[in-house]
Amino acid sequence: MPLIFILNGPNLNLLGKRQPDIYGHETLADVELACSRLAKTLNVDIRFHQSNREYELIDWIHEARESGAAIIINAAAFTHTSLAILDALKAFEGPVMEVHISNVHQREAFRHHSYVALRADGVIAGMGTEGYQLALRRAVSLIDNNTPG
Ligand code: CA2
Repeated sequence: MPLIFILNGPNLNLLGKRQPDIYGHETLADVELACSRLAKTLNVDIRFHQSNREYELIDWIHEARESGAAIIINAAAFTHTSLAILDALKAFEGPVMEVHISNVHQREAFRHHSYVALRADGVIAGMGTEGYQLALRRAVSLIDNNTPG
């Protein structure tokens, strides 16, 4: 079965515990459970990770080069700052989906630029935590159609 990496960046471990007005009430564990359930119906495996450390996200992207068919990434604040994450994603050959829970384009100007978007095959923002499931469906259809990234 194809393996899809779902990677989450800094502070997303606080999901559902702070700022529900922006990020909703679901925790990251809830998101993982919903993605695992959907993955079963789509016949894919997932690895779901979160880290507050840039290098750990980069190491998981490198791991995906060996065993991953697609990457879904919410790099959180690193989205707007990390050339290193962009470089790692550029070394990955499969589909990359960028997810943001909030509508970053409706927020501060510094959230409007994304390094991840320079490599992503698709971007989902402002769909709440449901965005992860939408991204998972899209990643699977890109894998199935073998659409170039
Ligand atoms: O909307 C998103 O998913 C973001 O990637 C979330 C990042 C933010 O820096 C991006 O601009 C947009 C922040 C993640 C922090 O998550 C928290 C969740 C609950 C409470 C506090 C932080």
